[in-house]
Amino acid sequence: MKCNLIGGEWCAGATSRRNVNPSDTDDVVGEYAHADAEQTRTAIDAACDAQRTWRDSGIQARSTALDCIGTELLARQTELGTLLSREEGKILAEGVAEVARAGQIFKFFAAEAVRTGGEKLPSVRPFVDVEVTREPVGVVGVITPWNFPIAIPAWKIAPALAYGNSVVFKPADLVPGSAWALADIIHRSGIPRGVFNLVMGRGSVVGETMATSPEVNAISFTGSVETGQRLLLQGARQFKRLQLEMGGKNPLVILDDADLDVAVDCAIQGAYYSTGQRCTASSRFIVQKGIYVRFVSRLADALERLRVGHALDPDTHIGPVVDDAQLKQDEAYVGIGRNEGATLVCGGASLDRSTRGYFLSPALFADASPKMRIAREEIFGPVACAIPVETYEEALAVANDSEFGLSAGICTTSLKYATHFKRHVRSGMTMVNVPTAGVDYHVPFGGTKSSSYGSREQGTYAVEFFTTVKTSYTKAYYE
Ligand code: UN1
Repeated sequence: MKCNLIGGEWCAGATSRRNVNPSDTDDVVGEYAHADAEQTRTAIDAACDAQRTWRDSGIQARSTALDCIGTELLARQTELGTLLSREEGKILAEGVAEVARAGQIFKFFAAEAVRTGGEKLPSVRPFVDVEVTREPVGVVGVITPWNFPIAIPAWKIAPALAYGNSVVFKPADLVPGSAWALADIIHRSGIPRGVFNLVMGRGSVVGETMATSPEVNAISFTGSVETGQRLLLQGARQFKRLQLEMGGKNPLVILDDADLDVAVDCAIQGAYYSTGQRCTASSRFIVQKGIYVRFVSRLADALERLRVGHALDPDTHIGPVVDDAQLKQDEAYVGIGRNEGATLVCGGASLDRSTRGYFLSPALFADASPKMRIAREEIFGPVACAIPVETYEEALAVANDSEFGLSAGICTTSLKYATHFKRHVRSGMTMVNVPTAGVDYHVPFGGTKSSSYGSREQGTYAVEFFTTVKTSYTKAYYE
């Protein structure tokens, strides 16, 4: 059994959980520890004790440890990418690329650790100097989803450690394998005991204990809106710092003047790759009338050609859905779309393959209206809908008519519309002729409205969440 890492020791859980391959449910990836509340508290205490040592260890030690973690991730990208695809179901190329991305993120923050600056300013009072410096927040809880089993943990843990915080990490229950591998690498990187703790287990036990513990100063979370709201309410009692990345219902606008090949490529990559299981996935194609019929038929043709199958088969384009519950949810939305009167152009059927897995053919609805549930609610699967519109102005209004605002794309060859869209679409990230999903690791990530709460993740902007600002006044001499 793979154990939790608490205070530098590998500890068996109170119980354990089996990790199953969604491409082949007969393939058991392993047995992983499940912590109870008491073990979670022990991990929080260990993180608290270790925090001072880590913050005083100096930026070189922190940078060296992060660099070493990044190097190992990059060196083992094929092996760990295979593990990732086996437990999550994204195809091997995506699994390997995700591990490489995690490695790059650690390298990026290894450099950021030695770059953290401050400010020195004159005071409005004579003989006084003012300094503005950054300090670690303290103990940071990291709670991550199943859809990016190593990249999302990396982009929360790397800045947390770089800026001198200690970490209690709770990965998603469905994908403990990548989390355990990352924990093992971090453990061997030379960081002091207790600075990084892995606590696998249920959200209702481990997450809840972290959310209600006054010793956890901050939580960085990616997951559902419902859980995000719960963490926010619980955290409010202790004025906990929170960074929440939640849902999306990302629009991809396609104007009459778009390059059709580019539009179809953006639609496929953005909506269906990674089985559509990304909070940045395009799920609403908002298409101008003049290109609508051509777009829908070209996209449907391309979708029919995509091969759905075992994630580790090199011929597969789309792997399985992550588990039975998610498959049922996707299928339910296909039914909802039909009942609402949208036209199912292709896909939406569960598929039999030589192994037992959760395979679903990529689904495209046409003639959807902005008020339909399939156009408003996050499905989190390979299901998207096309909404016809008359004008650019209508397209923008439909794009903005959502409770979410994470990523928004437009395919156009018009500088005027591209520029207007970038300025007026209400989202944290906007894409012109590139897919809504699949972002760079060195620039800020996050959204508006119900998609995100708190300061941005990633890039140099991560410093805002993982540090607290101190203003010091010094009167060194008096004349
Ligand atoms: C990406 O699109 O490259 O949970 C990243 C998610 C996002 C990450 C998306 N937080 O899907």
